[in-house]
Amino acid sequence: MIEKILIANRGEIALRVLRACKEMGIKTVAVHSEADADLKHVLLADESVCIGPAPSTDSYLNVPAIIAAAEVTDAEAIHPGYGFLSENADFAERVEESGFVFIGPKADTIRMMGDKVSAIKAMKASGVPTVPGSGGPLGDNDEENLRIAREIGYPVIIKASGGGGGRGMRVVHTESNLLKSIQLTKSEAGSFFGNPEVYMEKFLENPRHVEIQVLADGQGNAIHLGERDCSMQRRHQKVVEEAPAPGITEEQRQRIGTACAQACIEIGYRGAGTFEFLYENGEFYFIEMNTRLQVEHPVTEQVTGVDLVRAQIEIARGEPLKLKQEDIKINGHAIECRVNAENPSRNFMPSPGKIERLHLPGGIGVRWDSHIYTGYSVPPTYDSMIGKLICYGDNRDTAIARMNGALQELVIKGIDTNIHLQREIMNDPGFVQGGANIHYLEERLEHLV
Ligand code: MV4
Repeated sequence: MIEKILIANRGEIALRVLRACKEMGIKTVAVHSEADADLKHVLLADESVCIGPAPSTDSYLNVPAIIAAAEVTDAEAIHPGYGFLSENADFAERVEESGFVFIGPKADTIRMMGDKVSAIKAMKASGVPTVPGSGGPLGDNDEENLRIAREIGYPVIIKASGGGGGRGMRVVHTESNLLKSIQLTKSEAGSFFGNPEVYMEKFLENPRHVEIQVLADGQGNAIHLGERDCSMQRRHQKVVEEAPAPGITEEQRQRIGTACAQACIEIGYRGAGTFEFLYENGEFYFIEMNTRLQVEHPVTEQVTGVDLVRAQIEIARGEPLKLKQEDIKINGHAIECRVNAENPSRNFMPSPGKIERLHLPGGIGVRWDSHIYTGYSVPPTYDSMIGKLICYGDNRDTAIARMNGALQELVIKGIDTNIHLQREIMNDPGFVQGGANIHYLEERLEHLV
């Protein structure tokens, strides 16, 4: 049994986890930095512990302080949220060694997925389609590396095995640049990630980012909950996400989703997870797996009716999955707009400060996941995302129409936000049509702001 959960995170996701705990009758412990004593979830939690000064390295990444907080409050489990320690295998290991339940996969699974070469190898072996590539780390043999690239065909991309999320990559368009690009990426990878290993893939020029949500109980049961399209991004930061992905057929969904669920069973996956794919010309290509709950999980919740945080906690309690694949039906359409404290007209400069006035949207199909309130001061120390507006409808057009209305109702005064940009996106012909690729927003931004 789990009767008390420590929430090792902040902001909207800490509040999201707290809400699930309350609904399930589970007590909560909030841990927070000195800058975060007045976070909404801290005020609502049964207990709270200050774990250190504002900088994340001293607080939300401070493993001994978090474990000590779990010990003094007698929490039984730790929910890591996203970011911070959520995909840190050593943290998951320390949590379990200290006798607490880590709400997430086993440490070894996190470690395997953190190493992109081993993740791709495991997925390929389980029948998940991958990008044509080296299939393993590149060695020091120049002739061999030239041969691999020639076989794949240019352009190719060199990626750090310890990278991910857009860090440690280099595109190579011609053979004359290959060897020095490999050397450069290796040496950067060595200093950034402490692991010089790199691998090579075919560079897909105009893909979409489509990801599959899974749940697995680590007891031989796994299901998929369909896909999300996260192609609307700037500098590897997602801006708008939606479910389902425009144009994906039910047959495609079941085919790729079944492959992901099967892979979960084969590797003994436990918890919620996301398979990231590039999608181009009707084909899926696996690139990475995220072993955590994601920011954009609400769009999947809206179209499936499944509470993903509740499911994570049930799995952590050791319960077998109660949902079967045939229970999962994709109904309607959901869109999420990330609301950031930033100024899109000033190169997206962060805009911390006090929220002087707040009017929240409402009505049918409108969900607001956020910790902000009137009088709350957005600290300069952390990520600039201050809320997520999620709109649902029977179909995509209705979801967009509701998002448009909700964005017009949403008023946040005292700081700059990207609300106006989100309204422009909701009225952009390329977005409205659906199926834009990962470069679309950055290209449009050159004209929009
Ligand atoms: C790629 C790619 C094209 N071809 N791999 C960037 C983030 C990391 N998760 C993987 N990334 C990419 N890998 C191949 N073989 C293009 C990207 C990419 C990207 C991917 C998803 C979402 C946004 C992106 C923006 C730029 C590049």
